[in-house]
Amino acid sequence: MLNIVLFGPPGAGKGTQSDNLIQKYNLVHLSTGDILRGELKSETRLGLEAKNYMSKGELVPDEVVIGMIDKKLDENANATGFIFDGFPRTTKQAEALDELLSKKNTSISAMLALEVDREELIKRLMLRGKESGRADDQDVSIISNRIKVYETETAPVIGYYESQGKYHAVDGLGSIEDISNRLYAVIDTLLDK
Ligand code: B4P
Repeated sequence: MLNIVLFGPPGAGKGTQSDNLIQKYNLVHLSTGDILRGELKSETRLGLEAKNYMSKGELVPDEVVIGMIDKKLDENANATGFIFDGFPRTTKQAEALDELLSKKNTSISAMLALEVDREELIKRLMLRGKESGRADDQDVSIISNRIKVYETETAPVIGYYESQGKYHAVDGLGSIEDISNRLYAVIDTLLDK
């Protein structure tokens, strides 16, 4: 199985690049952000709970997102691989993901981390806020908090995968196509091994 963690700060292009990767490698896309927004739209209990965190740019509690991923893995038992987009976002989530996958006799193949500077992140997110109406993309102070939360709570996840020899940094600046090609190059090298 090919199981990729697509990593990066908010606005790095995780969702955008996932769309290309799932097609090229026939993978199932699991985006915790998309799942949470779906719950919010349907006004489920989980969605209403998550709203309190997402609207401030804070992380939703680990137990909630780990449970969501557990359920999605079960629902996709025949998948040939997964892209984990926006998950794990804490070391606790990374440990939980390893446990869930090992129960299914599989593991993470690689973490691909998109690197984009802060100025570009804010520019991209504000633009998306205008175009999509997404509430957490419309306010600079919420965006800044998401970047701060990324730096303090999420960036340490890099060390978790680095110690397993699975971390690959990828330049996230440039055209969407160029960035996809950089990601394909890393994955194809892994597949050739
Ligand atoms: P996410 O949905 O994961 O949101 P995100 O970090 O903003 O990334 P996204 O994938 O949507 O954006 P992308 O970089 O593709 O999370 C939202 C919230 O949900 C979090 O703040 C948190 O509250 C909660 N949450 C989610 N997962 C969680 C977890 N595991 N634990 C706890 N809480 C969790 O793209 C951004 C924009 O850039 C797009 O408009 C795109 O068109 C543009 N773009 C992409 N590539 C570009 C390029 N090369 N050039 C120019 N623009 C580009």
